[in-house]
Amino acid sequence: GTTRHEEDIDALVVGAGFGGIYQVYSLLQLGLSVKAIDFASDVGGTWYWNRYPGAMSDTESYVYRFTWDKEDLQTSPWSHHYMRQPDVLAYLEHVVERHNLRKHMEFNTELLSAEWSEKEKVWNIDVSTGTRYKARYLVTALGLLSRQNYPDIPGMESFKGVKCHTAAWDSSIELKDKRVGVIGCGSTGVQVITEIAKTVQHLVCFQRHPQYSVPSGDGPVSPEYRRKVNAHYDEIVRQVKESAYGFGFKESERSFDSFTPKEREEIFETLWKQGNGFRFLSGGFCDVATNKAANETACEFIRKKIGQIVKDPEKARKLQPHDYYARRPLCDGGYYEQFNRENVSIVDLKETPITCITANGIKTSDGLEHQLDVMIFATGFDAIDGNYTRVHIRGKDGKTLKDHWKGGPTSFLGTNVAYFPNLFMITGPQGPFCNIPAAIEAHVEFITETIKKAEKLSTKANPAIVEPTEKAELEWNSLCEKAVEGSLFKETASWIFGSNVPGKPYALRFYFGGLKKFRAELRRVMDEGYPGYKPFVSS
Ligand code: NA7
Repeated sequence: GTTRHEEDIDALVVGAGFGGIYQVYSLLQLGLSVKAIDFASDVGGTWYWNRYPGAMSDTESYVYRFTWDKEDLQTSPWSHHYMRQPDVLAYLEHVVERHNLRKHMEFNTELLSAEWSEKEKVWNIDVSTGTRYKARYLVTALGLLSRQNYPDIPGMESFKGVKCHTAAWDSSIELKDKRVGVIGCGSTGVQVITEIAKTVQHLVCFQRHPQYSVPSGDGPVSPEYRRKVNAHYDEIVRQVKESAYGFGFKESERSFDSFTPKEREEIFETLWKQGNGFRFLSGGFCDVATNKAANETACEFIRKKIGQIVKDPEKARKLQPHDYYARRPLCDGGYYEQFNRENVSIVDLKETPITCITANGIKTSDGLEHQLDVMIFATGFDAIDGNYTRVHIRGKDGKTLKDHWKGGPTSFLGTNVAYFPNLFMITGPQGPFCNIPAAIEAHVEFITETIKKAEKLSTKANPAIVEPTEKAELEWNSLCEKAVEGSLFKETASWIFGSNVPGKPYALRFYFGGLKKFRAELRRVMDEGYPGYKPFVSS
């Protein structure tokens, strides 16, 4: 440090995706001096990095956007029920231009460390360009999924072909007529496989756990459809905020047991035809994620569909999952259909695990060497806290976030952390499990109102400090535990609980009480004068 150029600002926002963009906009409205930094060379966050073929949103377009700019909501174009990565990126760039936010953003700028100074009551934030920001408020908009997860397979470095993680996709990679291997079949793997199957010479899908996926129901949007959405946007936005998942459809309040077997079958069939993973999970019955019989019926239904779609019984068998339908629900634009192509094969890694990567491809335990030109890692992320613990963030008493989260990440309201004054996380650990832009809006609006209140109470000599109590953090953790009680999600290994990364503590990384209740909690805290926080100013 001593050579660093220092810059005083009110607030530093880390990240320029959905969260960072709205946060910069909102803090500027308060009249604060704000800067956002991003490691990427432009805006977009998740949508900047994930440029792999087939990358798209699986929330429907009309609710995969900001709702605070009403005019833009009416006029911003979307041509299909789901937006592809270039469309989402173009939308975010458009919002940044429209509101003149770019001049408050620094790209190619990595956060190196952030340390709270108890003496100065500021965050000292060092970034890769050599600047030290001194900011009273530090807002992290790091997203949920940014730190890539690579499997630890012997021989990784010996592969002579091209290898790439989907979240670091290099657009110059040629796939046409190539022999391609895809490792992983989560949301990402399913999208990549569906997209590239038709163009590659040969595609080998390396699958450890098959997943349940339903049709997305994608297709072009007619002008009438768009007009109807526009005419009802206020209601739509209200409904999203009052739903559990925020996906723009009404979740069922009826239990599985209240229907006859014939009715259940018809409901699943209707949901299958309508499309969307979250709708399939929650649009027909309120208890597919909690009632084992309901869950098994959903599983059986999807297995039957896979069996009907996939002609080769051996491939179908490998693609049919047998665990709970309780990971993040997936949907696709014809995933299972791709396995009817002769050039697409599937390797079940539970039957024949990967033994090593060689110069020419991937070797499995049956002695086969799968010859590949390109190896695609659709192996997911060190999700949520993984984005935070890779940087040095130090709060009070020398505590780092890494120390604080040793046993698993905790927070108050998914936003604040005890010992980390004036640190605000957008979609931090134990925030709501729902449509992400909707979760982001809830968080940003809470953070903005809280900072506004802190600003009112601040004087130069005695600046306001926003810090939750340890007790509040523990109570929020208990509330999160209560909200997930009885859920089969808890019993199913996935990134949602950290079980996808070896050595990562199994922990509750989401609030499963739904967006509506989450928003109500935030509202209550604001209305009741911030119970769970220390007084903003010391007397
Ligand atoms: P996911 O959902 O974490 O999926 C990662 C996939 O990679 C999954 O199929 C994993 O199998 C597989 N994987 C991970 N490590 C290995 C190793 N070592 N060997 C073989 N296979 C492996 O990540 P996505 O990027 O697809 O999706 C993340 C989120 O992005 C998604 O939920 C949406 O919210 C958007 P496993 O199931 O662990 O056996």
